[in-house]
Amino acid sequence: MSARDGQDAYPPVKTLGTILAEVSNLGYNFALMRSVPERGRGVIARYRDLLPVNDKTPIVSLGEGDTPLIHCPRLSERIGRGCDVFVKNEGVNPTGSFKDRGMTVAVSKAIERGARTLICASTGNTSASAAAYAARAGISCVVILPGGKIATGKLLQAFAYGAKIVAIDGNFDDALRIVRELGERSDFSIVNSINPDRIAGQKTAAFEIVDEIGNAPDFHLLPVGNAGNITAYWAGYGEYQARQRTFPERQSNGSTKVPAMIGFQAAGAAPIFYNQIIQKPETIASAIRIGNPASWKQARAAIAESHGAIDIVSDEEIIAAQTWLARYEGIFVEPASAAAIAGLFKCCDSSEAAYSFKEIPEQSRIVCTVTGHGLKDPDIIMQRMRELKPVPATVNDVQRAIDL
Ligand code: AN7
Repeated sequence: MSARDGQDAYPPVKTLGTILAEVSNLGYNFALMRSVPERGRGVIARYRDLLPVNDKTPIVSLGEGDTPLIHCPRLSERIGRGCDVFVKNEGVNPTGSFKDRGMTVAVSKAIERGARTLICASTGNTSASAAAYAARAGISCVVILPGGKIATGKLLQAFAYGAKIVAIDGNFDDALRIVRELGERSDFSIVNSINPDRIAGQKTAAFEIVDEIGNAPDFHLLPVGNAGNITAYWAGYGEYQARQRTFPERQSNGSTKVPAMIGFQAAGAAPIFYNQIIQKPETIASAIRIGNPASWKQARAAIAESHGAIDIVSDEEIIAAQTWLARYEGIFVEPASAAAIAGLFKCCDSSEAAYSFKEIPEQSRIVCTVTGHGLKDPDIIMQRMRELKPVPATVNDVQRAIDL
């Protein structure tokens, strides 16, 4: 049998033209897009039974979730006591942030209800995610953004995915207020985390962590902005506890295990920490520049029920942690995400920490969620790149420049 005969055993390869023709004949055939129920194919495929979807829900997915839970030896060393620190790297989701987990569920449900236009307010990542999933579903997307305060990469994404972009003279809280009102219009479907389908999808990050370590961690650290994510993680851990997928370890009262939730806000945008609305929130971590979080009460409940804490980190600490994580663990995250790492350092080192790690049980397991990719917000690092000047193209000059 010749090689050619062997090739003939496979079905003919479809050209892009044939595929497009088929799709346009069918309209959007979501059955074609449905993923098989296994890892790496999207959070609905993997956790269908735990999500608010049914056989009639058209699944809009870009293969989100199943993100790496990275063991970090140098971060673990900072804590000592035989503790293990893991970083859940949500920056490797399809649009580079954790928002994709909730968006696949929110957009799938919106399509099921017949939505034609998505709308959201955003500090950047929600808009990038909403725009991508709207494009995938073949519907339109309107994003309302605080003018001049969106990280370059995120704004670029919204343009690339073809969203209708409106920048306002105001902050995220103003944008969300406007979106809540516009959401009353029957043709708009809100995909901010005030939409419960978003929270449902985001819970899958907690499921993945438990499925991977075989139990809930002892501590979970994450940045807090609009407080949807801390709400979702806590709901996810609670759900796994109720289903007895987490187990008692040290807790002597026989209850199954959930982690202490420790949230970090930027010092200039810390309404939950200060227990008051911040009219003019300011931080270099533009993703969490939020003064009146929508899920404030739920975040408070998560912190209280889990015996966790809410704390603040300064912009300097955020930038230092971003640099440290890239240089010493090889994980490049955006500033808002680095708040979780700055927070971990504060728990280790500072006498002012809301939660001190100095006395935590030996061999504790700590998970830090880093929420968005470093490439989304290149502006700060770009300044450092100005130092780079070309040298003559000779081995000697290059060797001198390497200076090692
Ligand atoms: C990288 O995109 O609110 O506490 O509009 O992009 O669930 O709000 C983004 C928030 C943390 C905070 N890290 O999460 C938006 C938006 C990153 C973020 C948060 C955001 P929440």
